[in-house]
Amino acid sequence: SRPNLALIGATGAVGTVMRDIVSTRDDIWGEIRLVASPRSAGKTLKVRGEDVVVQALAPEVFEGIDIAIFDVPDEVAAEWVPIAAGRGAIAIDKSGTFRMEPDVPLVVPEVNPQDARQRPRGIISTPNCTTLSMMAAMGALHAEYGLKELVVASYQAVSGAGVAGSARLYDEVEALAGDRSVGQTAGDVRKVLANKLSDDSPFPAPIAFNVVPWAGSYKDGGWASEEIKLRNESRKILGIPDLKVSATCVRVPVVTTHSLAVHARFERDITVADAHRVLEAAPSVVLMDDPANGVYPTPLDVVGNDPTYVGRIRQAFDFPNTLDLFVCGDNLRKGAALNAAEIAELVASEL
Ligand code: 2RA
Repeated sequence: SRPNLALIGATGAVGTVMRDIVSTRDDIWGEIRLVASPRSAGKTLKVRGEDVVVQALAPEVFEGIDIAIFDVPDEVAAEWVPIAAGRGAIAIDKSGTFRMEPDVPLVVPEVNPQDARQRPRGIISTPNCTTLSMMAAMGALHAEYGLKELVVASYQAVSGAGVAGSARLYDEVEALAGDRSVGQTAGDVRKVLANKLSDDSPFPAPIAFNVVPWAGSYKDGGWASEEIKLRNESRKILGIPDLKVSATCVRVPVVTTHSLAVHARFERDITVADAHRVLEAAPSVVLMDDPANGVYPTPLDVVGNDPTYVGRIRQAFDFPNTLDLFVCGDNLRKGAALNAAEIAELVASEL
């Protein structure tokens, strides 16, 4: 019989994309159960064209479920993912809670599908959206040329911070629209926003007309949690424990689709033509690299699409075996819901 799927966190930014994804991909599922916090329970939402009533998170919602995909805050995952696994569901978790635990695989199906089979706790983690935005492309290049070092700058979309992140950008743009004097004096935008909007932004500075060099929580040494995740998760997924990684994560006024500028050093000599050949052959990567004709990916051209888009591939002048490139990936699709759905399909195919 067909496996039953539960989506936990079905009403959030990722949950909304998740419902769309399971409704439009090959339908391999028996029941699809929607679960959310008690606040959202009782709502009716569409999945596969049918109305489904959202259930409140409780141990009973895992009854008869084969696979449960979680997109909930870290502390909710810490409590409920083991409950789901304890009740016999395979839990696919999008939170940061279990990703680095040695007995929990961290899976990107194009890169390390075999790791999904080793899941002694019944838990599989899916990476942070910033890591995921580049993993399909970097995994393909690593497989042939051996990755040694990554230096990354991210340009992260506001929907990475959930529905509240997108709402804040729209509100700020609306509050500033039409005033052609703003953005010309230090602090002027902050003043306009303080008069017009609440001060509970998910971002530590204005995000409209700005870039904010901070994403996530504070970590020792002045690192942001997103930068640490990018390092640790890349190492684990690629299976290179000593990969050198340094990142600076920046929030930009883009609704959805994270971009990354990547400086990647390989073990072997690699040319732009080599990279084109590898990336053209990679099934979930789209090469958009013809800068002489203005062809390179931007978030507005990528949002809503599944693949990882790569362009601006250059051979670094002053660094051996090194490429510089620009990657865009929809942070809600491959960055979150799609990768989880692909893991679920992989696991379901082997049940
Ligand atoms: C962000 N990567 O973009 C995070 C979401 N987990 O805020």
